[in-house]
Amino acid sequence: MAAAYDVVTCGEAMVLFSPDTQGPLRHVALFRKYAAGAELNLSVALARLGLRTAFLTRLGDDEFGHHILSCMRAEGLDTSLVRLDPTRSTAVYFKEYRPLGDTCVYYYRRGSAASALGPEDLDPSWLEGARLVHLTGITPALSESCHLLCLRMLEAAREMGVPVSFDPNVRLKLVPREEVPRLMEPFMRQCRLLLLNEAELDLLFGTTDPGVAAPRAFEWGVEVLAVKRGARGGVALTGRGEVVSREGFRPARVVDPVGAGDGFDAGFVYGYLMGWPLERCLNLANLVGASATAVPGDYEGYPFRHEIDAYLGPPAAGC
Ligand code: KDG
Repeated sequence: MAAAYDVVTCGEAMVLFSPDTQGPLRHVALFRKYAAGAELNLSVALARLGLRTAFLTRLGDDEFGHHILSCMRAEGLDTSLVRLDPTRSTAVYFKEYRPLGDTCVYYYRRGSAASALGPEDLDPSWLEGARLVHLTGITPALSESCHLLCLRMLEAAREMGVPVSFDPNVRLKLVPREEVPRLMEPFMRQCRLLLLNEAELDLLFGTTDPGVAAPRAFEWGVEVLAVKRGARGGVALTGRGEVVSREGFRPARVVDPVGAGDGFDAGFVYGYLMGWPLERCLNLANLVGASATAVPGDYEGYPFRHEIDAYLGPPAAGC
């Protein structure tokens, strides 16, 4: 029987330790524990908006793996594509709040359970009836077998006619800058939605101007290029010549921006799947992204479906 997920994704979920105080980690005494990871964050955001997302991953069969599983269940996520590996550990990452700069992250993920994911983990029948496959550039950067899994997912999506959204999510701690374009290209060439920030646009297209980058993306077959501009919001361009930009939402307080990009993706993807106009897709993307910045975890701040109309206004008839 078809699984009928709305969105299928794969990647690594990690335990996140977020410090209670600012400054170098050597001086931090207390941390709070969360679950995080780009594709997990997106899955949570989509679940809160009401979509059924399949998150394919492996966790260590250890206390941290069970913590992530219970967080997934608490968010109403389907956990049937999660495998527990008794021979490898669940990955961990730490945030560091720098008084004078951006939040810094430290990974402890090499050789983790998720890094052993491979093409054999994918059953293409999970894509039957799916409305979208979402991939990020983090997973192919984890290991060669993860890279092959993502390529297999891409191939299965093509064979089954499922559109793909892709966020390069460039992590220079995982992949050297000069290797980024080669790693990302197959995914950028096959996605329908390409979601990325200005730094990634520059790295992958050699320009921070979305209007200059877009024709190349459209030649590959990208339908919508959405560029995240942090607190300044985002801009979306389509091969039909539409260009729409929207200002960012301002949360009452900003703790840390990690998780905002995944929230933006989820908001945009949700609007796209609902057939909303670009403007409303961007408004929701900005809203979900901004809501991540008010909390120390990655995804706790994401809004629920019943909250969003208060900010966006009710959808126009037909949306
Ligand atoms: O986008 C948020 C992610 O960066 C964070 O959850 C950790 O998945 C992560 C990564 O690989 O950086």
